[in-house]
Amino acid sequence: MTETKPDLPPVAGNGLLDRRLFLQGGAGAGVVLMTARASAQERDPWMKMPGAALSESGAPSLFEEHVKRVNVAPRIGTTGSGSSRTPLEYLDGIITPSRLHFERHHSGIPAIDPGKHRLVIHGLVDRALAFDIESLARYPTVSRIQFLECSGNSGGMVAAQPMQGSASQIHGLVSASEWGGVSLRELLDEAGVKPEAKWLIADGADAATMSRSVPLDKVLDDAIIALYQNGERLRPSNGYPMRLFLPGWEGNMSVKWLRSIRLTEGPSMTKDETSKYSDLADTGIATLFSFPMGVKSVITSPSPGLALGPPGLYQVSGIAWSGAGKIRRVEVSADGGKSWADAALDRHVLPKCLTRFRTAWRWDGGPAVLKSRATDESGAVQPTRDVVMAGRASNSFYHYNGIQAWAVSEEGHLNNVYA
Ligand SMILES: Nc1nc2c(c(=O)[nH]1)N[C@H]1C(S)=C(S)[C@@H](COP(=O)(O)O)O[C@H]1N2
Ligand SMILES: [Mo]
Repeated sequence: MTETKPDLPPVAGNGLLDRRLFLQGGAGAGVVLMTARASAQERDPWMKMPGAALSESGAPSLFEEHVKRVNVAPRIGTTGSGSSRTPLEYLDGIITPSRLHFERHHSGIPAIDPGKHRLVIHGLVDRALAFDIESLARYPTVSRIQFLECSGNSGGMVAAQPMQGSASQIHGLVSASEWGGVSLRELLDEAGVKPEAKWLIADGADAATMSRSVPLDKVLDDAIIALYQNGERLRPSNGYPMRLFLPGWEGNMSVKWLRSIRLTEGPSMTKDETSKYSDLADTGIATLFSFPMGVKSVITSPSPGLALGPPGLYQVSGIAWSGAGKIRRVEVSADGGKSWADAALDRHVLPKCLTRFRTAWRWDGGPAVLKSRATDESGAVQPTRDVVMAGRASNSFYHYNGIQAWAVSEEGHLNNVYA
């Protein structure tokens, strides 16, 4: 990278520069033209004949084929069970393209014919109701631009030795979309919720019959039955034709292929909320129901697999999010956390959504440890790994939100380290 702003003073150790470099725009990385005029540029082959034909559906450039979900190889059990991850390190901005949204299925993707699918609302209601996709589509669509994160995301970070892999392999069970759908509150009003109903249980139409209990307060606050993802109907992998979407809460509760909502007095203690998604302490006692996802961030560029070039000026960029609301602040360190500097937050800081941060770093070619630390609007600060691990059982891996450290070697390679 070229060095055009040598007068910008470092604001923290090991070369972190003022974030205003990016607020004002321009990193000065353009190649200085040797020829006097740009018009002297030669015409490339693709300018000498007409390009490709129109098509009914777009696809990424052939030169972007490496940008794909990772970990798609089937695990033990049925081929559709497991998870694939969003390639975080190749994306920018805050929206995950639908084709790259992470997937987590407990028994594969059901092939649902929307004409035959019904959502039933029953239990402690005045009148049970059934909805098909047509009847739901008649309600006004509400939009939620929000993240979805599996509570097993980053679970590899509890291992005694740091696992080596890309940002997506370690943290790629998080994505963000514009989810469009119907306010569940509105449907419940129609059904008439009985006063003794305080929870509901949501069931999916997959072979695993994913079932989760949800407190009614959350549902009345901001739950939707999502029909749309980034403007188009949901992808089959993300719940087609309809899913529950619970902003900011652990992904498991956003039941896909939703077929039943039953109002209940209390939680139903299903297999999916007792055998899994609970946090085991080293006392042997498990905490059930850790619903909102904690404040978290990760630097996606540079990160393992995206090596640095020669020493010089770099953009450090990543994502931050919190189930409690908006991200208020992200700090970045290049010296392993000895000193920190504020990163710039991109314009779109939305509640319970990914927030993009970036800052400028002048790498001197020596070893460095990059870290990011997010703070949300509730004042919660992303904890260190030590704090997250304190009191955990050794096999307890859900809800990990510790600060990620990437070590930079003198060759410009990055590695996951506990530092
Ligand atoms: N019916 C059903 N709903 C489900 C699941 C499932 O296997 N079946 N997986 C859950 C889990 S663990 C997560 S993290 C999210 C993942 O949503 P996504 O595949 O759209 O990313 O869906 C949840 N909803
Ligand atoms: Mo999950």
